[in-house]
Amino acid sequence: MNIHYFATTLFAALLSVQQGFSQQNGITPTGPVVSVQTEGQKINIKTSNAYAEVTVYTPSIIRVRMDNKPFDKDFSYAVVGKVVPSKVNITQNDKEIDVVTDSLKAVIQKQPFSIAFYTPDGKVINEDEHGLNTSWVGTSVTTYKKMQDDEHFVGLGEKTGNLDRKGNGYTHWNSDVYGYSVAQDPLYSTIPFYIGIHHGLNYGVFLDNTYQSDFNFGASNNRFSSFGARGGEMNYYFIYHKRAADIIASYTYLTGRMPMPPMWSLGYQQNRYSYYPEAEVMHIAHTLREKRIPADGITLDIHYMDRYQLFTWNKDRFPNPTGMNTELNKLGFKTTVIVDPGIKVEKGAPAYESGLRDSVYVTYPDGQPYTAQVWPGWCNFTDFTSEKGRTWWRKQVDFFAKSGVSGIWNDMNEFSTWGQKIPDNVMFDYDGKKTNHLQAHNVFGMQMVRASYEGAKEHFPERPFILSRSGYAGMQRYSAIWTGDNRAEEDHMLQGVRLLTSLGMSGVSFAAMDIGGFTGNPTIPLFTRWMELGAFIPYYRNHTANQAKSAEPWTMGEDALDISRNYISLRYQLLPYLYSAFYESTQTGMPVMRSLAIDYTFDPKVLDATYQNEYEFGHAFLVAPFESTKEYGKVYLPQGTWYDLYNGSVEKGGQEKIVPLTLSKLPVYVKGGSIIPMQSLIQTTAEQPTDTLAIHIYNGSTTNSIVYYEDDGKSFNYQKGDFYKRAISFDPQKRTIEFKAAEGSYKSHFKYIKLIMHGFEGVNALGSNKLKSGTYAFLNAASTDVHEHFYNDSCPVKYATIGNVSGNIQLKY
Ligand code: NBV
Repeated sequence: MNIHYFATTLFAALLSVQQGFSQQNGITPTGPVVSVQTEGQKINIKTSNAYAEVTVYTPSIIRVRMDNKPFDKDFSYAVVGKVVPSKVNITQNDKEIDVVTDSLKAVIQKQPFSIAFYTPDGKVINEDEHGLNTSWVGTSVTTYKKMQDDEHFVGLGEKTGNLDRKGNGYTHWNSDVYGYSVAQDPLYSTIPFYIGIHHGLNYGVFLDNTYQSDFNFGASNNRFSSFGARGGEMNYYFIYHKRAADIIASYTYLTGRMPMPPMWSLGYQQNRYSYYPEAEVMHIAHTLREKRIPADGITLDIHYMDRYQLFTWNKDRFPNPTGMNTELNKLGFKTTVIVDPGIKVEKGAPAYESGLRDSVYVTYPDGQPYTAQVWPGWCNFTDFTSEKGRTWWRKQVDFFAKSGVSGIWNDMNEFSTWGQKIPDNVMFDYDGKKTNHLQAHNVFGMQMVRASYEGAKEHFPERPFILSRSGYAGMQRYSAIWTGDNRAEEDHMLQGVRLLTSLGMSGVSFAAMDIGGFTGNPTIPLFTRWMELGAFIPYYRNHTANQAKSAEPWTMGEDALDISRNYISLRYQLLPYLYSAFYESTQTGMPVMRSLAIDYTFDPKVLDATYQNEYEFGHAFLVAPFESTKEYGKVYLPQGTWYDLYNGSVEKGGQEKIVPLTLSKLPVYVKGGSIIPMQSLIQTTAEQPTDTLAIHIYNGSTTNSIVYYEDDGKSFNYQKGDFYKRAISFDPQKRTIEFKAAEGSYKSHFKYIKLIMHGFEGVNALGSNKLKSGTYAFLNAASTDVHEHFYNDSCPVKYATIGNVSGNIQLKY
């Protein structure tokens, strides 16, 4: 120990004794630093009342861990990203410890312990609120951050309220909230990650703690924002980048990204609580085909089971499930079935008995299984936080594989029991760290879908689709999510949009809400508007409750049917674009459904409640949802050039506009510079589109580049390089459209690429120095094409057809 270190330590220790930094009114602050020890990128700190660990995780991520007792073994269900060896400079003096990376600087004050984060040029990004910092009240721990001038907050997963969370407080405790209100909190899942915005800066905070957690963004106070949990450690990751998209990329570096979804799961999904018997299911499937409503999925809710017992079929209703699923497959449908965590306690029932034999159920401390009531009656519950429980569940999933099922929908996994009060003393394995319900509750649902996903991966012949109601940070590695039992009301549709964009900002790209509303009956206009919106939602799921009227697209009259069909058809034509957007999610965590706060973070209009429901669908479309009752809507178009999707008219960005609304058209704009790959209309993804990929290019003033991605849509071969991908860019300054050489071993389905140029008046020819003559055609006359519904005759559409050239192509216009 050097003299300096010794002196600092002694001074701090004396100070703590003098100032009595122990409890005050039951509140224990961290107190001053008494010792500091550096271990590579990690600093171990002891304060008078606590232990702290500050780790440079990557140059842009700093992890702060604190406890008022020596740390338990480090463990996380959420974090899979490892510490990245980075250039770090750590120095200290009597007052502070400075940690400098290439991207940010953290300053840890010693008296008392507090931490602040700065940009490399010294601007405060985020700092502990002096006098409050971090403290414990009983087992609860909270960190208080100074509320910066004009600071705003977005994210936090599935949370109701405004896009801008300022002025509100939220709790994470996964709950079954049937027919929840638009202001209700908490809902079904826990994603304790948010983005703070002020002074042209933005940062992310991820609190990784599975106990009930609480966030305050200036609710009932004008001093701080805070985050904390009712037990466990203070354990947060501070992330700083200049762009919100990079913050999301770092957050999903930590918590993982989604795998490629099966292509069929991006098609339209017809659900209801419940379709049965088999004849009814087949009737729905045939009707979708007869009415030319493209669709890929039919979902079976709880009535397919024998008295709601898991891993059974009700043989009266479904005498031959494998046969039925084969028939459905032939018609181009995949079947998804619901599962709940509760296993009926019934002597002789095979699943129940085998779970008992393998001791997979959660128990009370005296070893008796915890028994509570749900659908089947008295149930036991698999401990998904134990490897043993998950292994058992994975085996059971084979039951579905054998029945020809393609998707598993995990419901009630908060987990929910009638009465909803699971005793605190129910015990969980927590992967060997044995704990009680309070710590395990919020992560249970995520571990259930982990087991479902892994089981399906093991047993299903193709890439599975997994859907969950509950979840925790990192759930995107296993499952999609939907926002549970919403209501058939206008404000629910709009609230739903915000739930989904917030989930997107919190790492979960594959998300859905019940189109049409779960409880109650939508008016025809509301249903119609919701169906339009569904075309621009990552998972397109129409679902309704058992007491509600039928809500298939044909039950709402001819107009609703036509409009629904138009939008579902557009969705199918957009699949190449959508699939590429999902690919982006798998690579960077960028959501498919993007709040404008991601791309236009510092534009104050974006956080304004008037415009908070607008979002981008992939990089190209701006969707402006409005209640179906409105005749006019106020739209804000951020900086740039925007095109009306329907008539191609050009709008200047940076303006607020009043637009007339008609029920047949959801306001959608295309960003200038966009590159949108589309295919011919198909009725199911089991059908092949034509061999021409239509790429729409919208003129704009800034360069843009996308990665077009294709694979077989169903296997995991893409993970071994069997994909086709190529960067496509548009440069208005150089007047070029460029296709980089294709990568991967997969052969594109498309033989021809057709360019459709929007807003390029006066351009009549495309030239190329890389193509042999005859492999492409020059632009020809204006015409309409694949989606007549969406482009009227006056839209200047121009073509160039490029053969399937896999090398670099540069086209000049
Ligand atoms: O399984 C029935 C429903 C399901 O349709 C719904 O989507 C879930 O959110 N489930 C809840 C059980 C309870 C419904 C009252």
